[in-house]
Amino acid sequence: MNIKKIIAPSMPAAMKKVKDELGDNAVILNSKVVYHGGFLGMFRKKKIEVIAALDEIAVQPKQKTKLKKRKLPDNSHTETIKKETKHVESIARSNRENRDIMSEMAEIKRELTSVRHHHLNIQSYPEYIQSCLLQLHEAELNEKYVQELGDIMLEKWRNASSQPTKQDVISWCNEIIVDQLTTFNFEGIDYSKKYINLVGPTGVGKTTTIAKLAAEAMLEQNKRVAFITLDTYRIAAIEQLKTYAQLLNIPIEVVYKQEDFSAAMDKFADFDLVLIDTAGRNYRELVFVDELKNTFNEVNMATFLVLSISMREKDMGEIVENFQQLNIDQFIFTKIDETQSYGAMFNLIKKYEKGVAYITTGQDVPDDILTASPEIIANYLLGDEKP
Ligand SMILES: Nc1nc2c(ncn2[C@@H]2O[C@H](COP(=O)(O)OP(=O)(O)O)[C@@H](O)[C@H]2O)c(=O)[nH]1
Ligand SMILES: [Mg+2]
Repeated sequence: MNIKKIIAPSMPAAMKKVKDELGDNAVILNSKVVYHGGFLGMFRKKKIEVIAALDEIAVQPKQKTKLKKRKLPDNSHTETIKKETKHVESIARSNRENRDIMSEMAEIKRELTSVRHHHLNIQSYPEYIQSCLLQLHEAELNEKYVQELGDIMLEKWRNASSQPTKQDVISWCNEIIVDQLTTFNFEGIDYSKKYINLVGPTGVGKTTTIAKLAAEAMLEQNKRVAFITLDTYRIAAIEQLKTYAQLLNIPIEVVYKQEDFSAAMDKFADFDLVLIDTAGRNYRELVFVDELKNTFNEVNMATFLVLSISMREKDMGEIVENFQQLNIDQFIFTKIDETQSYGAMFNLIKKYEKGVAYITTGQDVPDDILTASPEIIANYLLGDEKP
């Protein structure tokens, strides 16, 4: 730091001197009035003493600051542009990443679809046939059947007199499915058999379905209907059927042993329809039911195996195997409202060569039930139009 003491006769003169000696950037550190000269305290002259300094180091930063200041607008503009650019770049990058993720997801989806359908040998089929077959496969129709339907459709395609439309292909598919199912029994209760026995695992909807069937027979067909329950395992199960019996004003007999059954038969001698509810939880009960079937005029009893379509097909298959010994006449498929895997119905019908009596579509008694038909199953399989 360059410090100078300047003595001048007046303040303006002192300032001028400071400026001359130290330049424009000098700073005044101190100023005071001093007296110079004279003799024995007399004749002294009043002067101004100024301590001024020039801090070169300080000047440098000052200049720098100035420079900086001058540059600041440019700089901040640049900074802003840089920031904006970074922001835009990051948006672009995240957009790009999003696009990349989206296209990766699409790719994964394609791969999953092709993995899911990889067993299907349908790549050479016309597109409309392929999309119809993929839909059936999505509904979990067995690959063997998908392929079979595809081959029949291809044959039709080749023999078509004009270019088939997508709708043509869907109609063919519908017809072929119906055609393949009509060989099985899709009759519901026709009153040729008085005793209708519902079997199946707990919770599939046997009791609820019995209530629906009873309401239909009574209210729509004016039949005399009675209930027998063999589901004596839980009080609640008996109560459940008793509640429906009360609601519909239907008599009910609880059967614990074969004699009880004979008694119930006598009691319901004049009735048109006797619906039998079972627990289906133990083998002995099933054997008992089977014995009943043999003992009491087989022609007069039909046994329906109730299966919830919301179950895994493998599990349904095991249940069918377990109940096979009962001479199942037909299936009842329940809880179709809880699944999209309609293909299981077709698979089970074909595999076990049994038709379907009813399909239930919800918990509401008596409304949520349909008499099954090949057309209804084909409609479920082919999507859009649910019966
Ligand atoms: N979503 C749906 N639920 C059903 C259907 N049928 C029965 N359920 C329900 O399944 C449960 C078990 O029914 P239940 O008749 O007691 O079965 P069970 O043990 O075989 O006699 C009940 O909550 C019913 O309301 C159906 O078609 N769809
Ligand atoms: Mg029950």
